[in-house]
Amino acid sequence: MVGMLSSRRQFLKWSTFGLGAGLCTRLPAHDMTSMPKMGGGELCKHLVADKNHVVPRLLDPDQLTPFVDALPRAPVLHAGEKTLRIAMREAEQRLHRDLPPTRVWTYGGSTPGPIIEAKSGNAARIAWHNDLPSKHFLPIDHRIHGAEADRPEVRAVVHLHGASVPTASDGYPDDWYVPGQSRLHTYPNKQEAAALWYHDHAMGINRLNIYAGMFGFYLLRDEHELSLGLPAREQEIPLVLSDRLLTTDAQLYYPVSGNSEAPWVPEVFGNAMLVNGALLPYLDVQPRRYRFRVLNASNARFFNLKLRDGRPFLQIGSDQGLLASPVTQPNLFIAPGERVDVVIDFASLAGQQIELINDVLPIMQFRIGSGRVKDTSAVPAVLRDVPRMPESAATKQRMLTLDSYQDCVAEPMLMLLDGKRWHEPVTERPVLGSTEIWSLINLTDDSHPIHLHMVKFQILDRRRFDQGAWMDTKTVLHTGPAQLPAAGEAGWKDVVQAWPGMITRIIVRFDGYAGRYAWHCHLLEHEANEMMRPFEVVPA
Ligand SMILES: [Cu+2]
Repeated sequence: MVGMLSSRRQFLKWSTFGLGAGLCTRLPAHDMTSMPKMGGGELCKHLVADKNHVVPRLLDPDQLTPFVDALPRAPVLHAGEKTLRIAMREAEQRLHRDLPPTRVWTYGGSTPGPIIEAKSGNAARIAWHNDLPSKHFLPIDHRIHGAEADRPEVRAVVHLHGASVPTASDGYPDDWYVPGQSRLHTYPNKQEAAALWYHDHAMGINRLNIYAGMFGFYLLRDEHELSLGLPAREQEIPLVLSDRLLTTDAQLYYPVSGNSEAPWVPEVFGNAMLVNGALLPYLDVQPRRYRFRVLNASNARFFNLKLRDGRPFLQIGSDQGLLASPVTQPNLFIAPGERVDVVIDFASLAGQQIELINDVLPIMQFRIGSGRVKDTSAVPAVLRDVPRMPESAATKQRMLTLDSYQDCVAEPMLMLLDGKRWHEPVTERPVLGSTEIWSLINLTDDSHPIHLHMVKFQILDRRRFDQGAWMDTKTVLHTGPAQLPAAGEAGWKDVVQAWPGMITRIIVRFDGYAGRYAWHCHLLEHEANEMMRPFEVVPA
């Protein structure tokens, strides 16, 4: 059962991409005149599969017995006075009882990597050591910027997503290093409690490194959050979601175009949904409240989580920490890169089992113990103060397009932010401490989760607009009312879902540090080719 889980695209592009098409004439994606020049070739060059290209036999997870493995919990490392040393290395990990071990790339020997616990106000130092093999085991596309054939095959750099950090520790995509080398990153942690996460960000190949397993949680705590009495310790469970394609012998398959010279594909969807690196695990819980820290670490899949019996979640937080107050949510629609913090109360379900599902398919099972348990946890009606940022605070507005360029059979082949590639001069130069409104003008058919490094922001609104009017005269003609963010995304964010056909506006205060950072689509195949741009915070 594959391909029905994304509400963005209802089919798997990878299965047919590039097969059987020949050379043909150009067709516009959305705006021929604004198409960028391709280095040394014309834009429309549809990929044709190599004659001997073979897709390996893939595992059907439906054939596996579900809920036979306990949900894994990554080891916890406390960041504090001592420098943590974490090695990136290859490992083997069993994803399901009845499967052989899978080759993965990890931080510290497991995927997800260790949960790093840090405290607001206490700086953390982590030495990230690249101990990976010298050859990559997933298909590098040497036509992708930054992954040219003269670059080392295996490169890595760690980005701490959602962290306010000086640029030297941010994990800028060009700051990669090779096996045998280390980097010491300092994380000031001068920000409120939030579920941050770390992952690879090496230019041109991070979609492969992350697919191989290189990601993990970084839970930042603060006194205020600890004072609320939310479910904690054994009742606080990280759930890291990622989808993968597995071969029949349980090895990772990263889909390719079929053309070995240009294997990039526009998106990747797996049919094996992993939770904390396990396929269809179960979790024994007591009949009481639990707090789940959910992260979508997939390359491209949006998750639409529900409980099988229709019972709602109580959402208490999003990317950058707690909401103002809890929100009852029948489902959780989570883009790659986003985090959702929820409480489920199992008190009335003693002795029962309940599945967590994605649309209709199972992800994992909760097994609720029988008997009664005293639950002293609480979910206060007021979680924290989240003052809305007034538009009047902004001193600059930027209109930034999200662009997709298609080849002659309407397959995406290039995505850009504001029509520009990564290496072009920096055009977004906000002043440190200033507030700006960024209007993300989505000219594509996709929803793009847009992430800004180093800062947090609020979503102002989303609004339909006339794409033709924009393309003709660069004027905004609204064709619908402004839609305010839903309650679950009205807190502090660092990823925003920019929906197709709409202008999505965010308001950002560029607090933190001067220096160069990245903003990009968190669909990792888009980011690689080349939906990522630098921005530079300049001193006031
Ligand atoms: Cu995108």
